[in-house]
Amino acid sequence: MKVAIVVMPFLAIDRPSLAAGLLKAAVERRGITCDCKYFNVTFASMIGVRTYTDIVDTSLTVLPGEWIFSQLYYGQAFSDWARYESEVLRCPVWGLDQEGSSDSIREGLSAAPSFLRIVFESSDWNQYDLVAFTSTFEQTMPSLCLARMIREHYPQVKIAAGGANFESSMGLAYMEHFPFLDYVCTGEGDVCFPDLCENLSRGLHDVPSGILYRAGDKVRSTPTKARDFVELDGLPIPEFGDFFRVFSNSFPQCRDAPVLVVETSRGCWWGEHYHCTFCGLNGEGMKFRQKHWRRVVEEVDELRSRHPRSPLHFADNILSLHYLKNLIPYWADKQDSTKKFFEVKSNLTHSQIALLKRAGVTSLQAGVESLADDTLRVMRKGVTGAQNVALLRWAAELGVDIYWNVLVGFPNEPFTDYDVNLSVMKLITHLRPPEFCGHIRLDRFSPNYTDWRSLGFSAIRPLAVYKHLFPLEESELSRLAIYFAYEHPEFDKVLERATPLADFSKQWREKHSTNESGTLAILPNGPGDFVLVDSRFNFEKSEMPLNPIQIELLLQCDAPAGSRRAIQNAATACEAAVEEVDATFDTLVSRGIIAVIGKQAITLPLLPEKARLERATESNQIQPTRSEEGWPALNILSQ
Ligand code: B12
Ligand code: SF4
Repeated sequence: MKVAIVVMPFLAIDRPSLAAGLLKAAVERRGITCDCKYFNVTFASMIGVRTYTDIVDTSLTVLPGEWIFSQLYYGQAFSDWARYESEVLRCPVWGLDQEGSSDSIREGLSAAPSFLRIVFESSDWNQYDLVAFTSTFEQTMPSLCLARMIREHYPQVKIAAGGANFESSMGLAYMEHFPFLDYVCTGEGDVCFPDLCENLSRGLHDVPSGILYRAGDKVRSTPTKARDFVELDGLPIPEFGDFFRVFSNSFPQCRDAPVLVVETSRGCWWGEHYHCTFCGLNGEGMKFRQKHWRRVVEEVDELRSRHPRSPLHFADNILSLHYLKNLIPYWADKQDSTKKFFEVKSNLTHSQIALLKRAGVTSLQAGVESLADDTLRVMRKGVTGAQNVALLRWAAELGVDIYWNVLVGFPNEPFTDYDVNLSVMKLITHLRPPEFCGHIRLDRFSPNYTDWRSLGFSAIRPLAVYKHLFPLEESELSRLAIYFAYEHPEFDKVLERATPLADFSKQWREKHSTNESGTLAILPNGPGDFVLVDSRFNFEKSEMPLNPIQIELLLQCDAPAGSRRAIQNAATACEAAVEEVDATFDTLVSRGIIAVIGKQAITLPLLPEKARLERATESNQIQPTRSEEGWPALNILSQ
């Protein structure tokens, strides 16, 4: 028995596929030989990394990678460049906002036929009993093209597919429309896939539950009692050797080592209780499960011994809070310097970010999504705008890169929040800008998709691009699609009001990319003395020595605080009249040094640790502002 797992374009080439690595290791545990074929790397080396990455980075609302290979699969009967360009790429709502990627898409299109021929001819497919395709993002049409070729030439080779693009009911639709697919896995493949391989190797016809198969012209599945989630500590350590080999052969001159993908958990502990309305990240697997932290340590050590130069990218949707008590302190104590990336909920505290930094975490993707409280409530994010600003500033102070987005377009979001977002964004241009700022996509599995009517959408339909991928009716496209267009009563207004936000964040990104966005920081200026330096690109440059009341107020609002309490505390600490502190507070707000968002005030300049330390030693009789103002740190589940 010999198995091939195929990774087609357009998976990014800076990292191996976690799915392929896990499934290969699981199959090999059963004594079955398994090769992983990273044809995404082959295509990138054919068309050049820049062109390839351009296509990968193009918005998924136009699915250029799928379209290129759909052109090869179906020909130009129902779509061609002119129609795709005018109906999809130039669509004012879901199309491209920059011209650049069009050229790359056309280059990809012209190279795709020879690519397919090369990858088909480069392997002896006859040696495999089963060829399995994994598909996330835009790998489905490329996979279907190659799978069809293999079936035509080697009809005895079984073909399987799985991955996020086949999850749940989508898998059944693909089985029905693509008859050469013998098996489709509609969820986690960690157990059912090696079981299937083992059964095939023994000549057994049983197909484990979780995998669709054919019986005559019917698609069948083996019934299961309830959905079983795999035990994560029982998973093998993923096998990435095939990827690292092909990567170094294809790009010997590349100085940066590829990223190692590590999974410590699945599901989301927040979403189990308050599913953020736009989020389809977890598919049908919201239940939060995590590996024991010692298992994570062992896995990381083993992977690092195999691939020593690689930074670590954790694939989790959300960092487990338990790891802040065991795994992260363990790495921090060891001063583990391998660069690490995590996705986090945005209500981390300053000390938690400092701990992450000491543990080698150099970048975070945070679930910020908005800087305005009411919209955050509509999304069920469980954080406030001020908390989000605090997180962005603390990350900047500690030198942690933080990636975040601003999303708008939720029915029932107050339009005044567009002004709140814009005004706060204009105050924090010394921080990292959002990667994306615009209207939401509507993704399968999100509450916006499953509960679209009750959440205020008046219609949803598959994005227009799907009509350019498959010659099918809309009802069938709805079964295959992941991304949907939507209507709601005020969508026109959304598009109009979102434009200034998108324009400003673009300007901010441009300034940031050329290091011209400026700073807003408090710098020590002798013992007990501090000066405020403001060079934000959209403010007049200034330097201002700070008096003790100003410093105290900035420290009081280091974490989100109620304005009243902060003023009261600062007056007590400085033995000053409340009226005087009140006036100082107003001046700091009017100069864009403290922001008041909803009911919370938050300091904006980067604070030196020295200021916090000096204050900590000076005063311990001040009321803490955080807990009393409902600052949810680790207790968010109780909200
Ligand atoms: C890590 C991650 C990222 C990383 C790395 C992505 C990468 N290049 O690898 C970053 C942060 C860069 C990222 C970015 C984005 N991501 Co992302 N991301 C993930 C995440 C959280 C984990 C992926 C992962 O490694 N999972 C673990 C592996 C083991 O799971 P798996 O691939 O599903 O494989 C299992 C099964 O599917 C099955 N299986 C898989 N293949 C096969 C094959 C066979 C034959 C069989 C039998 C079984 C099988 O078995 C595997 C083991 O159980 C997923 C969500 C999720 N929880 O999976 C989203 C997800 C992949 N991302 C998604 C999206 C949309 C994005 C973004 C557009 C941002 C966004 N959220 O809008 C960008 C686009 C990036 C791009 N174009 O490259 C979507 C993709 C949807 C889709 N169907 O393709 C996902 C699925 C989330 C979702 N449901 O919306 N992402
Ligand atoms: S957006 Fe993040 S926190 Fe919200 S449900 Fe999804 S994974 Fe969980």
